[in-house]
Amino acid sequence: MEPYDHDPLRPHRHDPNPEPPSAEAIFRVIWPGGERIYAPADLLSLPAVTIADCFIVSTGHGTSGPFTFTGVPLLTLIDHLLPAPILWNEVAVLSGDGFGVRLYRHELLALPSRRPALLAYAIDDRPLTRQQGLVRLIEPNETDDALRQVKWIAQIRIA
Ligand SMILES: Nc1nc2c(c(=O)[nH]1)N[C@H]1C(S)=C(S)[C@@H](COP(=O)(O)O)O[C@H]1N2
Ligand SMILES: [Mo]
Repeated sequence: MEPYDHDPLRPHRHDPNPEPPSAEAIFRVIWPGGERIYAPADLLSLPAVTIADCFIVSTGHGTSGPFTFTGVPLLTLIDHLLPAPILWNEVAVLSGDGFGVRLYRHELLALPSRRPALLAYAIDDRPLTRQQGLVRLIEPNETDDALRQVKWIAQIRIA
């Protein structure tokens, strides 16, 4: 990940950045005792869900959508990677442009089962372009500021 001059998990401006930080959509998943690099195509081997009526809601530039996103639930990826005895409490999803969000396990478990937080690789039945955020975190239930809709995931840190 490129270095940047602030903590991506601290509150940041709500101006959406339109420019990907790099061309490649690979990301690194780090958990207690292991790590693995993912390319978007690696997600295709995990169970996918498709969620309609998703909106990107921004205080600054209005709302876009509805979109239908397809991807792998974040909890599915974590369950797949972490052997059952490993306990975890939170996950930070960080982009390559210094944006990011921290989500607690209990928050993810409390989301509606048919609208989970998603590592999205397709939008409206087409592959998500890098410009559109590949691979993008989609939290389909968020209705303010789009701070959980992290484009260009570069790292997922499970703690
Ligand atoms: N990596 C990254 N993701 C981001 C942002 C950003 O600056 N960088 N901005 C957020 C904000 S504030 C908004 S409003 C939306 C904008 O999404 P859009 O570019 O798809 O409209 O992306 C969110 N995700
Ligand atoms: Mo925003």
